Amino acid sequence: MSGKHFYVTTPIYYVNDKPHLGHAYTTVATDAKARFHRLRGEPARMLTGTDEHGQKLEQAAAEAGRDPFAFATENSEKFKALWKKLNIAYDDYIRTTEERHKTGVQEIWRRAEAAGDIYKGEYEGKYCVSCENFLTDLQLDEGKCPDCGRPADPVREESYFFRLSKYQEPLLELYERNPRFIQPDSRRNEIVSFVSGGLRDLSVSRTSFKWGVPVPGDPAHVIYVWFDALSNYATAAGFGQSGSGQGGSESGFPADTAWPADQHFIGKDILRFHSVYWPAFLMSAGLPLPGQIFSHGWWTVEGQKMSKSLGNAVDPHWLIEEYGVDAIRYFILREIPFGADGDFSHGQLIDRINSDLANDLGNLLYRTLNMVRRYRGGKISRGEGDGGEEARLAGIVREAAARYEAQMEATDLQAGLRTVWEIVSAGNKYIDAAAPWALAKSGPEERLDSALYHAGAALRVIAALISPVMPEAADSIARQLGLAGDWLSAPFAELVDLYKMPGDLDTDLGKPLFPRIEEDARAALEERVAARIAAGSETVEASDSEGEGLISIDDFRRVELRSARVEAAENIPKSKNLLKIEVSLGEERRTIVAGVARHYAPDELVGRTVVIVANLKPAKLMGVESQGMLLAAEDEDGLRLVGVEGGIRSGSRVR
Ligand code: ME8
Repeated sequence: MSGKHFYVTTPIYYVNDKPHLGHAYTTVATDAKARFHRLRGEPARMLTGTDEHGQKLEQAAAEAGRDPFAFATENSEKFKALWKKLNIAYDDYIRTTEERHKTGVQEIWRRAEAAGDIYKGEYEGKYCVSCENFLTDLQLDEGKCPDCGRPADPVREESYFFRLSKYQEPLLELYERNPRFIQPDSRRNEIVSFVSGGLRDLSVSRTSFKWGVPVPGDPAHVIYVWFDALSNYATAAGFGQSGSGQGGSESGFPADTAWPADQHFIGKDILRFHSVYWPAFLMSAGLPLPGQIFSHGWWTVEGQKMSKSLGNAVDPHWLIEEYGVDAIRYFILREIPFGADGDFSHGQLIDRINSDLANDLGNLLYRTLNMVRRYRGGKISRGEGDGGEEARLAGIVREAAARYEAQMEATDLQAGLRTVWEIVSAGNKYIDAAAPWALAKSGPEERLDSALYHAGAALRVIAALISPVMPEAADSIARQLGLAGDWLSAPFAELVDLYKMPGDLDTDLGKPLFPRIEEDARAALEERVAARIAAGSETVEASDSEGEGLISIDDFRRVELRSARVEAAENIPKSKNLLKIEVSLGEERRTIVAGVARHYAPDELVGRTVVIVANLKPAKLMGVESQGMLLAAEDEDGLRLVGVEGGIRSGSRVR
C-alpha cells in the first residue's frame, strides 16, 4: 500500500449512454475492495467518474440534438443515481469536463512535451469512434474494428504524436520488475508479448472536432480522449492543482495526495490503454506509477453477447428492484472468478439466492434468533461450557477469516465469499451438533446459553466479512443480533474473534433477509424477463432504419441542419461545377465546396441565408476542404438552394 490511503479506481465511463450491468460489475467490485480495506481499519479512497470528451460523445450529443455538456451532465447523473442505488461508497466522482481535471491533463501534456516526447505530424489511418481508438490496416478485421466490430472511419489530419516507441524497454522492465503490475497473469502475458512486438508512436491529438481539452499552446488541437481520460486518476488525486505551471519538475501533487493509486479496476477491453499507454504517459511526465492494473472478464447475458434487448433484461435498476441490491452485488461477485468471463443468467441467480442466501445464510440467522426468542426471551448471554464443538467452530472461524483476508487482499473476491460460506456452513453444522432444542428441554442452561452465544457470534463474524459485498445485509444481521450501531468500526481482529461479541444482547428477529423465490414466483419472474427481452428488441427494431425504408425521429436528429449566412463565394479554378463558399454560423465560419456553379454566379449567393448539413465529415474537393453541405432542390430545369425566411440568426438549428 502506498501513501496514506489505499487508493482504488474504476474506469471513468462514457456518457454517450446510460449505465448497464458491465459498468455495475466493475463498480461493485471496486467498492467491495475499498470497503474490505476500510473493514481492516485502513483508510481507503475509491474514485469513480465519467469520461465526457471525445468524438463519440460529441456525435451522440449531436444525434440527440443536444449540447455536449448538457448531454454529458444528464448521463453522468444517471451513473450517480445507479451508484446510489447500488450502495457504492465512493469518495470522489470525477467528470473530465471539470476544471480541476482539464488543468491537470494539460500539465501532464506539458511535462511529456518538456521531456521531448511530443511532436507534430500527420495521422493517416483508421479510427474507431466507438472505442476511441486509432487502428492500423493490419489491426482491422475486414475493415471493421477488431474490438467492437463496428466500421472504422478513415482519418487524415494533423496530429501530435507521443513517443510511445521510446517506452518499449522501460515498460518491459516494469512488467519484469513488478510481475503483479498486470493481473491476472494471463492478461499480463498478452501485454508483455504485445509490447515485445514493438510499439508505434501514438497519435495524441485531433483536429476534426472540438469537444475535448485544448492542447496547451495549440488550441486547434484537442487532446486525444484516452490521454485525457487516463489522466483522471491523477487529476482526481490533485495533480496539477497547485499551479506548478509550465511543465514543472516538482511532484505536482498536493502533500496529502492519495496518488499513486494502488489498483485500477478495469474490464479487459481497455487493458492496453491502462497497462501500456498510461504508465508510458506517467513515465514521460516523471510521475509515480500505479501499483496494479486488475483486468476483469466480460459478462454475457443468458449465453449471448450483451445487446440492447438482452441489456434490457439485466438493466441494473430493474435487477435491484426485482432481487434486491445485495443479492445482485453478491451474485455478480460470487458467480465468476474475478478476472474470468462469465454468464449472467436469471436461473442461476435465482438458484444462488435460494441456496446461498435464503437457505444457508438466511436460515442460520433465522433459526438462531428464533431459538434465542423461544428459549431465552430474545436475550443472548455468554454461557459457560464447551463440549468440544465450540472449540472446533472457533478454530474454523479463525482459519477461514485469515484465508478470507488473504483472498480479498489478492482481489480474489469470489474465493473470499466462498470462504465466508464455509463459516456459514460450519455455523449450521454447529447448531445441529449442539442441538439447543435438546438443551432447552433438559439443560444444562449454561450449555444452552453457550450454544446460542456461539451461533450468534458466528453470525457476527459472517456479517463483518460479507459487509464489503453486502453492506445492507451485514447491517441488518447486526441490528437483529442487537449489536451497537457502530459495530463495524471495531478493529478487524476483534470482528473476526467469536469471543469479542458482547455477552448481553437484546436480539430482534426481523423479516427474512433473503426470502426464497418459490416456483410460482420463479415462473412469473421468468415471464417478466422474457417480456423485457421482447420489449428491448422492439425498441431496437423501432430505431432500425432497414425494412420499410422509414427512419425514426432519432435517426433524423442525427443530421445537424443549421442556417448559415453566405459571406463570400468564388469560383474554383478548373472547375465548372464547384464554388468555394464561406458561410458564417454565428461565431463559427466554415468553408463549403458546393456543386452549384452551373446554377448560381458567386455574387448571387453572398448575403443569402442557406441551410447546411453541419455535422458531415469534412472532405477534400479540388484541393479545398469542404466542412459541410448546402441543401438544394433540383429538377429538370435546374437547382435552387434551400433558404430560411426572415432574419433568423446564423447557426440556428433547422429541425
Ligand atoms: O471504456 N462485462 O468506458 P465504457 C463486464 N471511458 N464489464 C463490462 C462490460 C461487460 N459486458 N461492458 C462494460 C470506457 N464493462 C472508457 C474508460 S478509463 C480512463 C476510460 C465495464 O463506458 C468494464 O469495466 O465503455 C469496461 O472496462 C468498462 O465497463 C468500459 O466502460
